[in-house]
Amino acid sequence: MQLANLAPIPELYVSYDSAQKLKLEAADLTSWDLSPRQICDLELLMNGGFNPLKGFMSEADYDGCVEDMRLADGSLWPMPITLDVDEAFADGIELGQDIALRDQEGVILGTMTVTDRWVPNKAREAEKVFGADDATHPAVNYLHNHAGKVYLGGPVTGIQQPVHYDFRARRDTPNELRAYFRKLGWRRIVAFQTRNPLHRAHQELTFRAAKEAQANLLIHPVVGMTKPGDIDHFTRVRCYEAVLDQYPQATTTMSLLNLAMRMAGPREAVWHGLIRRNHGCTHMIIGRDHAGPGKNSAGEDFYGPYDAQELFRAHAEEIGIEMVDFKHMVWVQDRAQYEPADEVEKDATVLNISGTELRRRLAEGLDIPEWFSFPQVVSELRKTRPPRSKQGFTVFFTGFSGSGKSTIANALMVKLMEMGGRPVTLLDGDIVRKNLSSELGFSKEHRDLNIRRIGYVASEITKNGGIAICAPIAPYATTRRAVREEIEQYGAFLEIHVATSIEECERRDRKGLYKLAREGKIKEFTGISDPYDVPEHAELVLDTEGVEVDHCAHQVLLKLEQMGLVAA
Ligand code: PPS
Repeated sequence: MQLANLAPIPELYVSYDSAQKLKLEAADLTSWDLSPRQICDLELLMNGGFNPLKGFMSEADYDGCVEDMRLADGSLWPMPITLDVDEAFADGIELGQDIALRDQEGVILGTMTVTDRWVPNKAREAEKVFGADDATHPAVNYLHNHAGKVYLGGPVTGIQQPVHYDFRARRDTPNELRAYFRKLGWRRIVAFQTRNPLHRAHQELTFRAAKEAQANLLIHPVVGMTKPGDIDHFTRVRCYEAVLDQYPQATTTMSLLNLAMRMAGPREAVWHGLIRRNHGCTHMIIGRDHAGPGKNSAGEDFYGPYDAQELFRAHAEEIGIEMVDFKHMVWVQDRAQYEPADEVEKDATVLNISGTELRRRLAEGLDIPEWFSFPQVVSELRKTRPPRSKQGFTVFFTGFSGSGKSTIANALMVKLMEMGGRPVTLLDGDIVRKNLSSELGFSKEHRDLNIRRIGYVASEITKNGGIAICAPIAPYATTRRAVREEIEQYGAFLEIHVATSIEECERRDRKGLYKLAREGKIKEFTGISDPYDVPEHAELVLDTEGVEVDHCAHQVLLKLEQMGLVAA
């Protein structure tokens, strides 16, 4: 029978006195401002959650990890933990140099002695670690579009933990959890990893798993970074607290894990196992499609449904964690109880609500029955996922100067205000250039900055339940895509191409700018002397030639109705 060895594991922190001294000395070091993901990684490096790693990976460790999930010394480690930086920063670093690692407010968390610097082959990393070089995979997208070009590696010295102001009492380092288990005499502990709210089926299956393994249960949700579009962790933790009351007292506890997930399916499962071992667990529940990223660009699953279980099982001994199968539980109506799907008699009436169906019911404000979830959980979810007709969203018009964007945007704003219910903000090209971007010109760099500022403001409005209407030219597809990604975390994004031709815009020449552009008096003029990427995936294309403004605005309203964003 496997019992936990709950002796403390090594951390990378120095003593309090040394940390105070180091902090002062580090003021003179070159500083790297960590990204949110790097902060999560650093926290788990420093507190032993990523034991045996002693810092961000060296090139040899990285190569072994990417190729066959092994560090240079042969130990199992399936996930690259690398410090990606931009070229300019990397160029200024000498090997052997110490750098300060700071959070986004500039607080120093640790130092790193840079022993390695290399330019990784990202396509290879994507293929080997995530299974495909396909940017629909969130970690591959991160790798190519957010991570820096150069990796730095070297041992880390921990000065202090990142500060968390939320749910402090629920956050534990591996050693804190180990001490807690020791104190309670828990020697067999099943971990349940999750990034979703728990419903009744989860409560049943986790409790059943713990009983079968004759173990206690650790609900160990990820609150660092999960899959884009997931329910935020504040809501989830309130939901988990409600579910925790449903377990028999003293059998179960919950702790929050500040992990940045990669959604790497099988490799991620092995990684999660190692992390749980470090946190003192002996067992872990691994389900169908564990840490799955969704569909790839061809509409297929990245991994087979049981790949994660197979890879985990093959390495269970080395991980030091026994795998517990995740039983798919269904509600058997005739007996009014949950039972494992594979044990239910053929003719029994079985009820189930899929994740997609749950989202639909929340989006449309429909009933969610008590057999499916606990009332407190549903009420929390309804607060953060109000029906679509009450959520914030962004309408983003794009098109040439003089195409009619502002006029249609204004008409749409007035129509939405007439309907009422949500605040409406118009971020028209001219208004923004006057108030937010007055120092910017029309170079590519400045246009990108302008659009990103608009995107940021629109994302805040959307997040807080308002309607943002944007109407810049926004000529570059990559920038529009980045804005879409930012906003879609919080609500719907409708790209509307006001597709008036350049000839018609020039013929209208309402501001006389086309004439000046033709004469070369205005440089880099979109459509004349600067490019415009025609949108390929716009939610709506408006043809304005010979069509009333009112009609164009009405088409947008119809689209919004069709998407459930305004009541019909
Ligand atoms: S961008 O590319 O999205 O940042 O442009 P935007 O902020 O929408 O600003 C476009 C308005 O600025 C005027 N203008 C120019 N447009 C394009 N190219 C050049 N070089 C330029 N110089 C000035 C023009 O009047 C645009 O107004 P709209 O409202 O689009 O007609």
